[in-house]
Amino acid sequence: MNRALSIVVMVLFSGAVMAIDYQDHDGMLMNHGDGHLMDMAGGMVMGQNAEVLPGGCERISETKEITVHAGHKYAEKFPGRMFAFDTQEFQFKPCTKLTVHFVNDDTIRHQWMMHGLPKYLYPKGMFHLEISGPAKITGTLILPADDKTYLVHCDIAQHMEKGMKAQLKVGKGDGDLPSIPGVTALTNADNYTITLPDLLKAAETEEINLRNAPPVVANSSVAPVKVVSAADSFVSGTTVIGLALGLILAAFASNKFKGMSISESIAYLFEQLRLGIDTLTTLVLPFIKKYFSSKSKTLPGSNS
Ligand SMILES: [Cu+2]
Repeated sequence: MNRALSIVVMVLFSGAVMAIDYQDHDGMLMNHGDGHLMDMAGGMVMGQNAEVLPGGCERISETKEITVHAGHKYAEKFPGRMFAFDTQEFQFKPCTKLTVHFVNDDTIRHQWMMHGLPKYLYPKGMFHLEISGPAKITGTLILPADDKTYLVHCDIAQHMEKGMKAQLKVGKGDGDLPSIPGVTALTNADNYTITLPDLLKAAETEEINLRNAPPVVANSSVAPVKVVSAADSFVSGTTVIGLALGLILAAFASNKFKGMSISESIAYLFEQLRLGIDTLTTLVLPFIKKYFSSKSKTLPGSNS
């Protein structure tokens, strides 16, 4: 009798040990405003938006709910990967109100982070769920009106590179992203066709070639470095004005302001203008850096 009782107790006990206890964050979140919700246990939702329609949406087209799991075990079917979501590709109609239940099956931290959303509506253009697992968290957003492919990933260091990457297509999307496990090819695929002896031989040949190469002599026949003056700089006042006018016309032409208030339209225009200037700045920044890098810098707080 005692023996039977102890068996029952052991079965119940091991059952409790086996069952993973998922912490449910949905009732614990505090609203910090601007779609940012957080709790004391490390759960976080950013870019929550269940009410405001993105520009170009006249109404919510569909209301959808999905559950996405994240964890090491979902990467097992993808050779060389360590982490993955249980789904690599999502597709929704434009203007869908989407609720994502994110379940982290691992005992570490994971995110379901979506990029490239309009910044007038989503801070930093992101919708983002994050929890230390095992746990669950839920967030809602309204997808924009245009056909576009959005990157969804976990931004914890190396988790995306190790496989936690997916794509979310709104409408037809606008192409496929690289290195999505099971969907698209790796950008930097490992090459296993070369054998070790071949590799050693190749390394040896390269070393001999380097040893036998003629010494590099500085000579004066090198073409002088072209100096970029302010006059041929990519960003001039005229460029910026032209860019602004072009963006306004393009936005009107594609009906971008439908459903937007005046302040939203202005915010949208500035957003587009900033993106344009950012792109141009990236082109000239290397030149600017080159000229200013020799100047000494004063650290904040030191007045010497
Ligand atoms: Cu992760």
